[in-house]
Amino acid sequence: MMNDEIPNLDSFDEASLDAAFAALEAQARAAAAALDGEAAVEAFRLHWLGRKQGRLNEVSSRWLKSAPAEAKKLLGMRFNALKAAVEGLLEAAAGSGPSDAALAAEAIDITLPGTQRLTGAEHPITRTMNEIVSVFAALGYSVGVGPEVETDFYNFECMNFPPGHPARDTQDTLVVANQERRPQRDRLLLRTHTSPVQMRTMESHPPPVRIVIPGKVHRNEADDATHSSMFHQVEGLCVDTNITFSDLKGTLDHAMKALFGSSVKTRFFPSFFPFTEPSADVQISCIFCGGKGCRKCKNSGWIELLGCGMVDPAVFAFAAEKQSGYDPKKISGFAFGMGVERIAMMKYGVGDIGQFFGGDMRFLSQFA
Ligand code: 2NL
Repeated sequence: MMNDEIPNLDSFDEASLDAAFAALEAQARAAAAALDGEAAVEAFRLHWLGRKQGRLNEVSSRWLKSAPAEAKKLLGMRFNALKAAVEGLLEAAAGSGPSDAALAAEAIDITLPGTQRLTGAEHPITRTMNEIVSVFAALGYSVGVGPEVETDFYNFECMNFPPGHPARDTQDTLVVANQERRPQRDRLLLRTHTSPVQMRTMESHPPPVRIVIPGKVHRNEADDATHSSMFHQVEGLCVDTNITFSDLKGTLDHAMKALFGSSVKTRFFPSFFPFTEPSADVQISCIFCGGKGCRKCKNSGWIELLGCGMVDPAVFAFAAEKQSGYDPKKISGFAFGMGVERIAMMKYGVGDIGQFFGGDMRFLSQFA
């Protein structure tokens, strides 16, 4: 049926036209009678009625155009009759559509209730982490993230924990296996804090910097009600000329008021971290009893929440190897770090850190 060209027509009298159109119609009928299946019907439609290469289009462009003026009307009538006949054949071949059985099989009962979708919600740890980050973003801090698998150099050495130093024992570490043939500084481990991202930030950006780094960290310790070997931190870093400990106190006092309510007070206790000097632990007035003393604050009226300090010059010296602007004689800065789980447990009254990671919907749906 394909590619049989429309012949040229040399005489345009009525008898010749009748014969020519009758021949075409006979061809169409024969083709239509042999049609089997949807694809064949579509091929038939294209072959005869196709807008560009269809036979009827061909008839129109060959015969109608070459016809003498007086024959055009008669030819047009025959053409329309043939077109109607082909369309009729097509309709008959397409049939009455899919069978009743086929329609019934794919029918849907629109009176049935739909599938109930649970309302999604931020995980309480994500929510708390975002809340902390927003408080610092509002102060003009940018937000950074970085790799969870780090090198010994970025996690420890540049943070002023030299190889073999006992301070490393305070962050018992999960290490990647089979790294022994590498130099110590290149060995891979799961970061124990997000500080490596801050060092990477200093190496790529000259001062001033104000940045917070939220993220997942790992330590090799036994799980209990308040400890998990996987947890989250938000660390912050502020470096500029003449940054002082009072900038640190003002910033963290504001942040704690923004997170726990404007009536909380803060106090700073001397502490130790390898990467800050001096270092401090920050306590807030007990949010459960307002400072009077209760079971939650062990009757002290205060709760310890985070660590901070002035960045140790030894840490700046590592940054200055790549960015000379971090010369500790020219700039100073403070840094702080807080555990997201600890803050979320306090805000939401959660007693067991494992609840955050157990995936129990009865627990999680309370945050939806
Ligand atoms: C804590 C204490 C802290 C830092 C983290 C830091 C980062 C750089 C330089 C100096 Cl790049 N310090 N981070 C400083 C003090 C404390 O975290 O108890 N976190 C849960």
